[in-house]
Amino acid sequence: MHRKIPLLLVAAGLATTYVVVAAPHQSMAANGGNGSSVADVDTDGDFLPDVVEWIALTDSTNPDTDGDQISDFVEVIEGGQPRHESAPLPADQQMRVFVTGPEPGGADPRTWMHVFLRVMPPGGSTTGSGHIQTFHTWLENPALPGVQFPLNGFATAGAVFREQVTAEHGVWVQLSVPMVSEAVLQTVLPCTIWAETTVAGQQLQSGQKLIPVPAGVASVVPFGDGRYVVQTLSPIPSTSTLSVETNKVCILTLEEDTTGPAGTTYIVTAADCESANDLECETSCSQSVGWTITIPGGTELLTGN
Ligand SMILES: [Ca+2]
Ligand SMILES: [Ca+2]
Ligand SMILES: [Ca+2]
Repeated sequence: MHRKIPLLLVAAGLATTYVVVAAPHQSMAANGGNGSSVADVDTDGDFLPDVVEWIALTDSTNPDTDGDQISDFVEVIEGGQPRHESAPLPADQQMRVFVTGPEPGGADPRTWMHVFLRVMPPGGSTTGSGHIQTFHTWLENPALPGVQFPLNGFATAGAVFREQVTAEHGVWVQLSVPMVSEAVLQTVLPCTIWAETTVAGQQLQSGQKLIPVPAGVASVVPFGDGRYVVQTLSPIPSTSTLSVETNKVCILTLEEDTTGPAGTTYIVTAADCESANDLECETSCSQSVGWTITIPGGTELLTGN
């Protein structure tokens, strides 16, 4: 099933410049994509690409990681608890943004911005994007408060668009845009990649914070009990088995230190390596103890898992 994505997006109000000029790759699949990029590979068919499940800490081979009958997509996009059984939240319009790096050993070297939307169309409509009235993405650097850098300066060609209609949880929409190299992103860290949309009259906003750590560009996600999962966007050589590259994942305890123009600075006081999505958490995480990490806006604005 093919759509004229640029026209669709413009008609839907998604007239973000980079989407229009990027001659998006068209991908429409109800269960998985065509696999030509990491944004298309969805092994378990839960509408979250494998590369996003990595950063969201869900299982890319199980559509319901915690077995509570609520799909990973729904729990992730709601900012719910996809790793822990929880009561369902009321179905509503939702949006969530992720930035992902290459997979270890993967053929796609690009960094991607992914925007996921759940649209609850009024009147039982079976299309979601037609209810999207405005759409805007930008990058913010805390050193320049209030300045919104348009993301078209960071985007490249090859966007992926997918849409899937569900019986109970509305229409699911994925827009993934390949971005410039991680090296360029590194020059604007720490930063937050934001998306804002109006869906059926409701305004939604979601952001992904990216921070510099000694191992590269990293995302940070709450992991309960005052701990946070820090993972690098790009694979780095494992310190225990140098032949294996992995996106480094550590579960850190952060102690607030100071607050400055770039955000709140935390000292890493402890680092664990336990099962976080069966990821590559390893003993080298202990090397993170003593790091200082600056997070724009502080940890209270992070979205959990
Ligand atoms: Ca998936
Ligand atoms: Ca999954
Ligand atoms: Ca679940």
